[in-house]
Order: sequence, then C-alpha cells, then structure tokens
Amino acid sequence: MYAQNIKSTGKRVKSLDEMDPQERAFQERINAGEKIEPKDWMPEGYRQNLIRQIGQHAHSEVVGQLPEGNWITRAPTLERKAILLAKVQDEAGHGLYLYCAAETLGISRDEMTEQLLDGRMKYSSIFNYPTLNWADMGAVGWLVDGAAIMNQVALQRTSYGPYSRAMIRICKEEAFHQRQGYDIMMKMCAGTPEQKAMAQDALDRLWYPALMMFGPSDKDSVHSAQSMAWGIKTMTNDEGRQRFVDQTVPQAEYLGLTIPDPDLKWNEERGHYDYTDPDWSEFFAVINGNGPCNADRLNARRKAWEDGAWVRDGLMEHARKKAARRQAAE
Ligand code: BYC
Repeated sequence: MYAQNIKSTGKRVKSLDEMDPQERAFQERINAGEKIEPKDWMPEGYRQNLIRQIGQHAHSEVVGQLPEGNWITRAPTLERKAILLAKVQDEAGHGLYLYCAAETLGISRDEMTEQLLDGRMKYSSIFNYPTLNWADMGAVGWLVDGAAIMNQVALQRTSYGPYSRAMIRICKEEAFHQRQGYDIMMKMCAGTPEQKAMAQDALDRLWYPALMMFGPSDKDSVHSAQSMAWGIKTMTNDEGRQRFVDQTVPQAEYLGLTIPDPDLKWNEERGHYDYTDPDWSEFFAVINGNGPCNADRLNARRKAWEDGAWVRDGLMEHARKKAARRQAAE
C-alpha cells in the first residue's frame, strides 16, 4: 500500500527508494505488520500525525459525554438511568486510555487540552448536534456508537502499540453502547405511534451527521494517504462509511424505520448499498466551529478545566511534597 497513490485521494506518499535508511527500516517494520512502541525510533511526521488523531479521538470521547449526560436525570426508568450513567462513565474511561496513549508520544494532557480550547485540536463533528429528546439517546447509541465502533474495530490493527491496545479495550465496551441504543430504538418502535414517530425523527436528524463521522470523502481527505501508508489508519473514510451504511440499513428495516435517503438502494453489482453523501459544506462548517452546539461544547469543556484547576494544583503539590519527603529520607 505504501509508495502508491491511494487511488481515490490522489495524494502520493514516498516510495521505499526515496526514504533514508532509518525511515526505510521503519516503513519495512510497518509493512511486516510489526507494532511500533513508544521508545522505538519513528519519523516526526508519524509522531505528530498520531498525536493529532489520538488527541482528537480522546477529546471526542470526553466531549461525547455532554449530549448524553444531559439526559441522565431525565431517563424514563431507573434501569435506563443506570445504563446511561454506566455508558457515559465508560466514555470518560475511553478518554483517559486515549490521553495516556497520546502521552506516550511526548505531549502532556494539559497541552492537548489547551490545544482543544484554543481551536488547534478538533473533536468529532457529531457532538456539535443537539440531543432533543429521549429517542435521541437511542439513535446516538445505535448510530453514533455504531459508526464509532465500525471505525474503532479497524483501528485495533493500527500500527502504534498503545493506540491499538486502547482500541481493543474500548471496542469491548463500545459494543454494549451500540446495543443499548438499539434496544431503546426497539422499545420505541414497538410503542405508541407517537413513540415510533420520535424514533423516526431522531433517525432523520442524526443519519447524515453519523455519516460525517467517517471524515470527508477520500478525494478531500488530507491525511488518509500517509496515514494508510504508516498503518495508522487501516481503511479510508469512504470505506468506513460504506461498511456503516451496509450494516445499518438492515437494522433500520428491522425497526420498521426509513433511512432519510430516497436514493438509497442495494447495488447488486457492487455488493453494497448506494447512498447519498452528506452535505459536505455543512460538515466543513461544523468542523470549523460553526455547528449548532460548538460554542456550548467548548464552553462546557473550558468551565470544567477552569473549575478543576484547584484539584490539579492540589495533586501536584501533594506529589511535590511526597517527592521531597522521599528525597529527605534517602
Ligand atoms: N469530526 O484528512 P482527514 C466516540 C478533520 S467518538 C471532526 O480525512 P483523518 C463516541 C480531520 O481531523 C468517535 N473533524 O482526517 C464518544 C482533518 O483536520 P485536521 C471519535 C474531522 O484523521 C462518545 C480534516 O478533517 N472517533 O467514539 O485522516 C459517545 C481532514 O480529514 C472529522 C475517532 O476520533 C470529524 N468527523 O480521518 C459516543 C476515531 N473527520 O486534523 C461515541 C479516530 C475529519 O488536519 N479518528 N475531520 O485539522 C479517525 O479515525 C480519523 O481521524 C477520521 C478522520 C476517520 C475521523
């Protein structure tokens, strides 16, 4: 795969012959399917690209708690409340695994947070859409976690060891998240006509934002060619999106819901569904800070960071005193 144009992106990456010996040895390890570990030599571009992707992924997990956290107090039953609470706690844990994986590349969590708050780092576009009612909790679990897991299953094979191991743990929990969302949708679709209409409305609003989670179309993807050559990504954005559509259409049929795409149809020749792409101008507006909830999400993160300053300061002071005591005893 390396040293070729990724057909759809047209972006070219270096061939083995164009690499210096160290870079070439690194690329050969990747091509042989070896994992790269934190103390191994790696090209600076590999390190930076991983920090970008893992950092964004970590921020997405943490920001992703906001739209669902909003519904914990309003869950319709004690059981639903307990399940949603557990799911939102899992997202916090996923964020922590991922921040730790990024830290092995030489960036601190404080730096990543600063970069999020000043706009240098992104988080997933999907969390810039509001969750308006309980049906959205079903649709988020079903579609958003469904899209996330489709991407993350592929990332279990990523070339960087700490990221790959974090993904394996995360995928186990993510499968439960997707099922709990689908379970809410099943309940609502078997309920009153009003409940089924709420489920359809949630699908109508979240379908295209879920498709956007896989990133821009391959021809507009900036990083795919190099990330695929380095084994950071193991599928392109359009491949992931197609897999998600193929998996989700039969699930919508089972629920008796209609995907909001009049041109969606099975293509016998390709062995896949044909579908309509999202509105890419909306996608770029959202990732550039102009989605419906961008300001709210960042304000919530900023407030949490500022309100937590005394805890971080206290922990640092405690660590400093402990180290000083240890040193005095030696
Ligand atoms: N949203 O070159 P491209 C979850 C940016 S959360 C925002 O194709 P790449 C969950 C991209 O960063 C799931 N930005 O990028 C949590 C780049 O901009 P920069 C989160 C996006 O990285 C709680 C530019 O567009 N999952 O599981 O090769 C509750 C060009 O894109 C998006 C991950 O983060 C987007 N959707 O491919 C429930 C998975 N798409 O950085 C669920 C890890 C693209 O140059 N990430 N951009 O300024 C990936 O797999 C890849 O980063 C992507 C994009 C496939 C998302």
